[in-house]
Amino acid sequence: MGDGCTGAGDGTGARQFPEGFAWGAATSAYQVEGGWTEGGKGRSIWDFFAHTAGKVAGGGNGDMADDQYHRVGEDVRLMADMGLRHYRLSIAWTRVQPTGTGPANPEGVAFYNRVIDALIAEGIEPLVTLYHWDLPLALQVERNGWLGGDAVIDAYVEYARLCFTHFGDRVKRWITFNEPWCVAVLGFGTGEHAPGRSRDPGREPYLAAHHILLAHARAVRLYRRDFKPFQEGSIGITFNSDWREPLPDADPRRYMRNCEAAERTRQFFLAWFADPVYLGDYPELMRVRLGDRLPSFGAGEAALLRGSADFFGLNHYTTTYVSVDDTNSVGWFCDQGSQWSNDPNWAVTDMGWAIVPWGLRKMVGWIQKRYRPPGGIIVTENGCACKEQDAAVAKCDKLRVEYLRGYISELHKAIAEDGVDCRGYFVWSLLDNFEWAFGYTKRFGIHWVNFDTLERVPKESSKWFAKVVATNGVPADE
Ligand code: PNW
Repeated sequence: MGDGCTGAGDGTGARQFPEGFAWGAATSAYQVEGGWTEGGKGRSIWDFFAHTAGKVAGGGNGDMADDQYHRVGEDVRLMADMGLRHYRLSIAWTRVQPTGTGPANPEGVAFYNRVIDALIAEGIEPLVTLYHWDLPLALQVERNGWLGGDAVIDAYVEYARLCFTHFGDRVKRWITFNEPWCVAVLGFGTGEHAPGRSRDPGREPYLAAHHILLAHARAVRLYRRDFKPFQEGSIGITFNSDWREPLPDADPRRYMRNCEAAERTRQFFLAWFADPVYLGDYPELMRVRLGDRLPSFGAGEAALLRGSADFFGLNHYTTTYVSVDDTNSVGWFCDQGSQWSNDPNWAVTDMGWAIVPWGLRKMVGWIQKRYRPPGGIIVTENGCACKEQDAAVAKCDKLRVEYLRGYISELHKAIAEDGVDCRGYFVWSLLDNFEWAFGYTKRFGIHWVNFDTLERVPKESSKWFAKVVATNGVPADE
């Protein structure tokens, strides 16, 4: 490699992926853009939250982040150098509509036009998320955010319309929402994420989630009716889900109960959102356990939701064991009646998340079986945080290479041996960036970012991943 790092494989592509498989890298607006007051951008709930003392580790915020607002040309270059053909980014609602309603802000539209055009000029297809958590602050204050029902749903659909109108001639794959679980549970249950609410964790997460699902369905209807016929793109949604494995137990009866608990947590984590989108309603076991704390869909809403995704976006990072637990006090964690744990033999990332590559294979298998999603599954995020105190360490990020090799290899087995229809994989993340409540203390990038100078440096993982892209397969082990 010429930089003191060896062992990136010979790139022979021993395990080939299906032709046309989409390899990419992902980011989100608040985590990389910076330029928080530039170009007429309004404030988002994350601007406000991160500026509130005590919410983010080290007092970090996204004011500058990776400064992609001014360095998008450089970042497109990084991707082009890797041979990447796909980039997942998100649009900051507050650039397009500074207060969440009203006409499009021309400077915001011009910025994303520049981004999209720069990508396309390099042959990189943009996969665009409309909502990656940065709700306009005005909608939080004036319409009660995601608890606000139609008032916020209507605003979201109008925002989506502006994005389809301005960018849909070139953007052919849309994601309505990133990880509604995080928005609902971390934003309204634990309060670790904006808007930082935790006062009614047994109800608010379910209500916020409900409104997000309805907003998704309405945006999809709008796209399919008014834009898809001539723009000919597709639209889906991205869910996050870890794999839940029953905790082994020598007592068969206890093991059975752990199996039930594991399935229950899969449903509370993923089917909570994916069942409405694919099947038109919440999972029955959630309805039974939650009673009137879980809102219900009217017949028209259910019909609107059912089949409202052209592909299944999955963000997957880790696996936990599950055992039965009735001691949690209140909220979503208690409602699912389970306890999570790690096998002490599992290596963990800098997030403390266990590295369990086979969990991805089981996860996509479960999705395939339950939903048979038309348009297939796209892994829209997978990756790991590593401790990297300086660029020299980061350049030899062998743990990340091992993580990616493991997960991508298991994904290959899912496709080749289990018949899972998976059509793309996006590594999180293109760059080290603002990791939400962890600020700049966690590095997920395949490129190192010096947060003082904003210099980008390719890590070993970027070179390794470039080989995956070039060969459409996993380089043979060295
Ligand atoms: C995802 N959890 O967030 C997001 O889509 C990214 O913006 C983020 O940077 C990435 O994963 C890494 O964290 C998650 O607590 C945040 O289970 C928290 C959880 C899962 C995903």
